[in-house]
Amino acid sequence: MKWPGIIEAYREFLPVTDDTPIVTLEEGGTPLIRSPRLAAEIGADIDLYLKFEGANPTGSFKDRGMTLAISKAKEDGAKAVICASTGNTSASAAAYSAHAGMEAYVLIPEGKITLGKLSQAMIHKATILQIDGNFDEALCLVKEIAENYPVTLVNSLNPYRLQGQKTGAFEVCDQLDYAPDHHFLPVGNAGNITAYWMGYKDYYNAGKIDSLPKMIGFQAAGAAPIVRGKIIKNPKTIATAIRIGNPASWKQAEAAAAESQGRIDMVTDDEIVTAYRMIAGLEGIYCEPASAAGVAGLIKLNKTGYFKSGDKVVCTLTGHGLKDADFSLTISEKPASISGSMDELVKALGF
Ligand code: AN7
Repeated sequence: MKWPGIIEAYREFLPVTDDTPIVTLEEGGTPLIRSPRLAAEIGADIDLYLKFEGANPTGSFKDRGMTLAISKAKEDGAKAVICASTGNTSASAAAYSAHAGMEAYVLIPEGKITLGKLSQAMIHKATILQIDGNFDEALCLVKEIAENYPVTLVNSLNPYRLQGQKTGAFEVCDQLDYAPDHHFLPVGNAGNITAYWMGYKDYYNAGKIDSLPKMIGFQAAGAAPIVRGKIIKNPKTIATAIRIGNPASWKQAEAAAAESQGRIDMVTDDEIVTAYRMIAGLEGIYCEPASAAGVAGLIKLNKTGYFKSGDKVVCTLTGHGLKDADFSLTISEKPASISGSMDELVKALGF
């Protein structure tokens, strides 16, 4: 059967009616990849799976929320949407708006989003404004615009975004046939960890699963307001997607961690890069740096003896590595150049 996108796949759990015009790029249905080589390398006796959200149409998990947010905006008669973004939300908003025939306005922190993401918003014809400020400042501005002008906010403050994103949890349970023991995620604006927890609880209440995972979120150490318990005015990390100092879903994310007996913790940029390399080199999965924060956290917790033998563990890899190919090039060994003769080739291959 043709995959219909997350709204048709999970309609009974979502706030749509027969009158809702469904705007979909057939997002969702992403791979849940068993990753035994990574688990073995870090010495963890666990059953590890990576949920690769880079396989969504615009290359990140944002598409799950955007299909619903744009469909509902269209149902309400909106002609335009607006968001602030560290990159992926703007790429997704631009693509779904184009598909719906709506305008998209996006505010981004100048020089702090990757070229891959910027190029997506540009080619989908969003109106892009780069501000001399960070994501948190951009979010304040767009919130006020949406309150005063005829344009719908599609940041995760829009409740339909998290409703759509919770389908990531449904898919994990459907793919495994049970709920994992632990679910790891990177945390930026803190929407996705909130959404996954909603999804797991919905499935539990519907009798589809008989246990709930611990929700474990990881922030970058230079952008870790929840862990440090205070707003970070000037967040810093190479993981630009999660360079956020005042998360919109701060309280909800804390509640998800507390209710599930999980936690929110942080990892350094070095730990993120180590995890990023391992995911690509050991499992063949190319994610963007921010996406590796959850796995970096798993590695950190494993060293403390956190897991029980045989624990079922899922990490969401939130975005595709091609979004930030520049970063991977800067940390990879340059390819060797050879003349093209067979002799030189055989020698270079080490045969
Ligand atoms: C790859 O695009 O906030 O904790 O404006 O792009 O739900 O915010 C992106 C966030 C993790 C954090 N991984 O998720 C935006 C934006 C990637 C991301 C996060 C983001 P939340």
